[in-house]
Amino acid sequence: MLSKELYAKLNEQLGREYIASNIYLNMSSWCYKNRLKGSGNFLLKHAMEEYGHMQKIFNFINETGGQAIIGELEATQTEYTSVEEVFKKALENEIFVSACISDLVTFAHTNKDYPTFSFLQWFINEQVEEEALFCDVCDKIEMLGGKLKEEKLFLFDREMQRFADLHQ
Ligand code: OFO
Repeated sequence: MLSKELYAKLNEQLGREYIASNIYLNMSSWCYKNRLKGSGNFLLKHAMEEYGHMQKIFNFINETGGQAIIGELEATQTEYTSVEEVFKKALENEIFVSACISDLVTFAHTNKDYPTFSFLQWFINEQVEEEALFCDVCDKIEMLGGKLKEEKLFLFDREMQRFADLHQ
C-alpha cells in the first residue's frame, strides 16, 4: 500500500499516458486522411504503446492495493497544418511526459517509496528511447529540407513505414 498522495500522482500519470495514446491516435487518423499511410501506421503503433504504458500503471496501482481510476480525459488535437507539425508536437509531448516522470521519481524518492521508485525506472528508460525516436524523425524532416511536399513527402512517408516496421 502506497500513500494517498502517491496514488493520486500515479493516477494523474495514468491519465497522461491515456491522453498520449489518444494524441497519437488522432495524429494517425490525420495522416491517413492526408494519404500518409506510413506515418499513420507508425503513429497508430505508437498509440498502442502508450496504451500499454497506461495499463502498466493501472496494474501497478491495483496490485499495490490502490485503485486505478480512469478520469475525464481532455480532448486531443485532431487537425494539423503539416506532417512537420504532427511530429514536432509528438516530440513536445514526449519531452513533457519525461518531465512528469522525473517529477514522479523525485517525489517517490523523497518520500522513501522505493517500490514506486523502482517501478518507475522502466519509464525513465522508455522515455529516453521515445525522445530519441521522435528526435530522429524530426531530424529526418529537417534533412529533407522541412516543409515537405510531393517527392520529399513521399520519401519521408516511406521512411516512416520503415520506422513502423523497425521500431515497434
Ligand atoms: Fe511516450 O511514453 Fe508513455 O507517454
